[in-house]
Amino acid sequence: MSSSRRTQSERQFERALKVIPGGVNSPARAFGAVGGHPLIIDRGEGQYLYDIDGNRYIDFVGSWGPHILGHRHPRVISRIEEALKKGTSFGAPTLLETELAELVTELVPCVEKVRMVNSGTEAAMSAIRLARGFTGRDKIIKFAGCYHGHVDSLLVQAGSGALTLGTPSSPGIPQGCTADTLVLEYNDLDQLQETFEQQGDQIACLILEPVVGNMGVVLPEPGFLETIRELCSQNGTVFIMDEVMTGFRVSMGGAQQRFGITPDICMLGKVIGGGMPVGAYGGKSEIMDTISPVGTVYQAGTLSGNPIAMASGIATLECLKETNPYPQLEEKTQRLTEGLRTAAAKSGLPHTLSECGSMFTLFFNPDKVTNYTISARNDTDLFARYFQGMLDRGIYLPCSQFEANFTSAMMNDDDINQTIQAAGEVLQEIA
Ligand code: HOZ
Repeated sequence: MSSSRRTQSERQFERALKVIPGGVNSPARAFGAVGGHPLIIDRGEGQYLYDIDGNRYIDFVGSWGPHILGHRHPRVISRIEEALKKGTSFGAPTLLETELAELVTELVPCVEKVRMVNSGTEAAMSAIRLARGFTGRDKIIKFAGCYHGHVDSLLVQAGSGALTLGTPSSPGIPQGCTADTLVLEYNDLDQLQETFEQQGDQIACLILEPVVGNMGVVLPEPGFLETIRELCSQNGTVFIMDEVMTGFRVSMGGAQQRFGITPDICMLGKVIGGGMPVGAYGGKSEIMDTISPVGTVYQAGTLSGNPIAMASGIATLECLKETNPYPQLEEKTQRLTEGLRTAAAKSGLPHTLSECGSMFTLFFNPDKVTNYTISARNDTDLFARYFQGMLDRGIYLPCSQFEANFTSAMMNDDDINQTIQAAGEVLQEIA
């Protein structure tokens, strides 16, 4: 498929550019780092996306993570339809909110109580405020290359679109907002220990992605999460895991279950809403009860706990719980990543691949990527050519070297084989 078969998308994107900044409602989906124009999507079906030109793509974006069950899963759709018949929003409690909260507390190790919000960004903003309110301290630790949404105090050396588009910090954020943000290198134990030695009694919280998805997939080195847990406990610092990407993705109970390290608070998003706008933050009751109306830390939202979004989340989590797709999904992903490794090795291009469960990134980098400094050395020009070649062959990848690819439970052997075959061709072509 060549770009001449995407003419409707091109035309409609031109139209969008006139009325939407950059033609997109979130910069990560603009094709800024790979060239060309975004596809305008008509519909999704299982593991496939269809653009308005009628082209079909195997979808490794999955709406940036939510669609672990694929698009339009029948159980999710029917639960949404059922909820729709009763109304779209009440601004008052419903049974659905309690049902989803019960599922989350049952499935996610650290969560005793949970508050629903509308996005991962909102969850991050609220979790930070909560930790500061709970401890009475101001300083926070974040790690370079981790992205926690576009929260003012966290948009410092951030990953995802901020890294893709080369704006690791943003204008419009007063210096005061980030003055208390300490930015450390991911996986650097010495730096971590030193920081706690010097300022441990002033640090309200440490926030991190337990498996980073926003500088490409980067795994915690052995001992990293364990040391964080220990230092946070010793210093009375709230340990916040951002499981927006990893929650219900790298295992049913997220990365905290997979690695056996329990944070004090975690943030959730993406899979929890099954494709509807849901974010959440939850953890120990002792901390969560600091939030209004029980405590004095204020956080609110007209559409928080929206019934349609809750219905979608409930159906998704119930389906994951009943079918346990994780072992199969991981096996499928490993077959795919093995194929990609072999194809990349044959091409002779500098590469390394990292993966966790059904998340992976093929980096155009000769070194193992363990932090932001190494990830920043990825060959993004090579990635752009790889991306375009794959798109031409009907494979839809995240349009940045610094994002995670996601597989879905709907992908079959043919999809995996087709993707490996396409990657082999493209990598030879660009070598
Ligand atoms: N949070 C997503 C993963 N980096 C990107 C989605 C977006 O920013 O639009």
